[in-house]
Amino acid sequence: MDRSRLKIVIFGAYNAGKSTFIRAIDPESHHIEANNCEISTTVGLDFGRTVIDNQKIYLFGTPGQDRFEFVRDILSRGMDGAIVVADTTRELDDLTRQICRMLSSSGCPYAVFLNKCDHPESCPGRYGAIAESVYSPEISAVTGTNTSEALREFVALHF
Ligand SMILES: Nc1nc2c(ncn2[C@@H]2O[C@H](COP(=O)(O)OP(=O)(O)OP(=O)(O)O)[C@@H](O)[C@H]2O)c(=O)[nH]1
Ligand SMILES: [Mg+2]
Repeated sequence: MDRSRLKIVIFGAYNAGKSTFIRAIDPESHHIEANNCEISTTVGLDFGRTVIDNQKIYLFGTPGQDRFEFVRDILSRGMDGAIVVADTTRELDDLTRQICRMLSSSGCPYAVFLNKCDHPESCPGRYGAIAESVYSPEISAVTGTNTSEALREFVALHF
């Protein structure tokens, strides 16, 4: 594997904060979104980049809606690692559980980033079942708290 360039794919349920996380890491990131009533949702992909200790990191954000499974499949090809963004204001959902199962059986290095920890209804313990066995930092993508540090630690642990 060429460790000077890493492709990291960001997974997670609809509205978990994947696009916000990529924007926190790279303010110049690109996003393909559609307006769904008042809120915007990713229909294609997010793309952001950063550099950590001379390693170029390419972040590809996937859409969270079930109907975009084919986009998740395409974006997953050739990934070096994956980050599952979990919305700690919500209960653990089937998509997040299924993605963790898929990543675990594929042997791909992955982490579960426990997002929205700034929110009064945040309860990271909801994700114990999928977060226990992997690196699972608490972050807030919207305030930026612990986002860069968590990504750096994930890269240091696996690459
Ligand atoms: N309080 C709080 N809100 C957040 C955080 N991260 C994201 N949000 C909010 O959650 C909503 C969804 O964020 P997105 O980043 O669009 O979520 P997504 O996972 O990319 O959504 P899809 O691409 O549609 O699946 C937005 O209103 C964000 O402002 C966070 O850390 N804390
Ligand atoms: Mg998105």
